[in-house]
Amino acid sequence: MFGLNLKRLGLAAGLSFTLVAAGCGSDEGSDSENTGGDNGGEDTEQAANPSEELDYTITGIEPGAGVVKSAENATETYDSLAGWEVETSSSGAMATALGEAYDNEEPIIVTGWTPHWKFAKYDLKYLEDPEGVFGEEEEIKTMVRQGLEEDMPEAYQILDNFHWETADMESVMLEVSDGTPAEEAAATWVEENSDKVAEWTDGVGEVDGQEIELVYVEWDSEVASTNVIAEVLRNQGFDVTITPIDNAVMWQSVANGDADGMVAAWLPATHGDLYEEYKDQVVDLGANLEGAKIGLVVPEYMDVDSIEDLEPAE
Ligand code: PBE
Repeated sequence: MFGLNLKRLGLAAGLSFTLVAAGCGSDEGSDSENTGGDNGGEDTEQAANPSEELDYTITGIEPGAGVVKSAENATETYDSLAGWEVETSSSGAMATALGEAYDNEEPIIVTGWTPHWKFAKYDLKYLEDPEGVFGEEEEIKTMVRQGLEEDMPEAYQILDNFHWETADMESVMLEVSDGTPAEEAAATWVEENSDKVAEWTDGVGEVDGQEIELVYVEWDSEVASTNVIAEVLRNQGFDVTITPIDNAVMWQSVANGDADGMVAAWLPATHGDLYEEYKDQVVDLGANLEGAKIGLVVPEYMDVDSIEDLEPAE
């Protein structure tokens, strides 16, 4: 039923783009000349290139995120993105903007990533990135502080064993996006996946209230993974604190030992600069998830497939 409605909306939206391109856009007036010439006013079949309607703006997330830095690099690499801005805010604000645009079938370009619940809720696509600015397939890795293995062998072992699949992470993310508190969604997943969790805790002894602090950034994917591993550690007897912070601070605090660890290192590309900076001061416990990806994401109904299909601001 949803799909049918969208198709109908699609026709209406296509029409309204055309009207805007034909001169109804009253916003400031100044750039309405730029796209009128050769791409669209009189073309009734195709929506106008959405770049102008987007005000040459990519909807970003937290300023410290790797995908935001990559998007900024893209605006310098691609002629088609010359003069574009990456607007930063938060992952939550991005998701709200995406949901609102989607419901109104309006154009939007977000800094996106997989795993993410947005692909389950909406029909979306990654824009092709022929220059490879956003990298290829990524892993999410676990990094802990030096000395953790000696100080807390049980926690070290569990963090080292932690490994799950995209579908696992997405199921927790979906629950949270539907309004379940993250801690509760994580506890449910842990309960329902005792076989997987048993592999992470296999042969590991219980502890009695030992304190451990994990750091993370409030990206939906990391909210899911950090809450799940926190629940597993709690069940093992740990007194777990999880602290949301900025990306660079997350890396720094594991490197200087202020935090015990994190499960949120996106490599090789997304956090490549931070890894280079801190790799000698952190202990790399390897991937906890494979097949991750970042890029520019748009709704399927948008008539662009590649970053090169966009239009420079001037
Ligand atoms: N993300 C989610 C992060 C890593 C995890 C893709 C938003 C980033 O861009 O740094």
